[in-house]
Amino acid sequence: MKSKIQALREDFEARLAAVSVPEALEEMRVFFLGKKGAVTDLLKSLRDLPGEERKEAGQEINSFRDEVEKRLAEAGRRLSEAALAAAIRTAKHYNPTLPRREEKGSYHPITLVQRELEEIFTGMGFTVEDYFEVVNDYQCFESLNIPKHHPARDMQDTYYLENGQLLKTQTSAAQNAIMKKYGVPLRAIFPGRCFRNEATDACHENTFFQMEGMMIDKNISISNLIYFMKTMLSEVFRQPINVRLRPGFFPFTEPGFELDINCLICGGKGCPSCKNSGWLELCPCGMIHPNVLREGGIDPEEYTGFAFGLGLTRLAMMKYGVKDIRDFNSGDLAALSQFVSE
Ligand code: FA5
Repeated sequence: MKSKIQALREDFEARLAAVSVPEALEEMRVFFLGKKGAVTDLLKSLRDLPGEERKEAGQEINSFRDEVEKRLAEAGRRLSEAALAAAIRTAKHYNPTLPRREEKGSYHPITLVQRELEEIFTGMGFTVEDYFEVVNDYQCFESLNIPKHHPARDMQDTYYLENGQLLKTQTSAAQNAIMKKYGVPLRAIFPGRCFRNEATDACHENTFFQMEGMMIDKNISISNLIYFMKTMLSEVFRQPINVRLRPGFFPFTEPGFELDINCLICGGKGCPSCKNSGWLELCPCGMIHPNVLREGGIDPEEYTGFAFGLGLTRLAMMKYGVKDIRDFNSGDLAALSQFVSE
């Protein structure tokens, strides 16, 4: 019996040394430990041995079986580690031996257009402000003359958090805080990311950027508003743009306007990017409602002001000829890295 066990040990060592794939290990397991395997055969033949010899041989076979199990498990681990290392070495996108690529990253087109606008507005005496993305009901609605249950809330399908806060639906949410922080006279822009539970299409996203602007001083009128809007558009597009100003309703303006531009994707003929109307809603605006000024600590008898809420993502669409707004959040580097700062 001893010589049989020894022969099996030697066979095991020879086979194990030759194994290079996990399938061969499984074959070995069946050969040695399977129901009809070599170790099982040895155990069965114990019954032919006399008492004392049977006990000793039994112990030796059991310890050989334990060793086979342990060694096969170890070899399995080694093989899968080697397979992983080989996969990493040969992976298409990962080769640590390649020289460093000289390719540089690029700014997202929305960042580019935002920076351009910041430059235009700071050149006209505006400061650039930052504000939270998670805000509360007062900031986003109540301070803007939109009390609870006001139907204007329906226009902005809002993501509420469990703690009662919400994801900013409009950059106007910062108006009140900025009025309180700086007082008058005031010229500020505040770009930011907005969130609405929208059914997305070529010109609607659930996550998009706006850039709010406010100017408050004595004797500010609609003429000032129109002047700043025109200056901004001519600087951004550097080409003649057809603009349309029509009445718009926002509880925080009086009067309020919708400023649309002729769609630059189709030249005004109508396409999916402009919902086939030839016009794109770009920059609603208006004179700040007296209630909003008062809520911000500013006397509406003495001061007036305008505000606008530019659709920054839509502006980037028009500026760069991007037909579908969803491309901006696609993460497609080939598409996004083609934009360069002028
Ligand atoms: C507002 O959000 C107002 N706060 C704007 C405002 C500010 C008016 C100050 C008056 C004074 P509106 O919901 O229309 O308004 O959005 C403003 C702009 O954001 C739109 O014209 C559009 O360009 C852009 N916008 C709105 N919803 C989306 C969306 N789902 N995807 C992409 N852009 C959007």
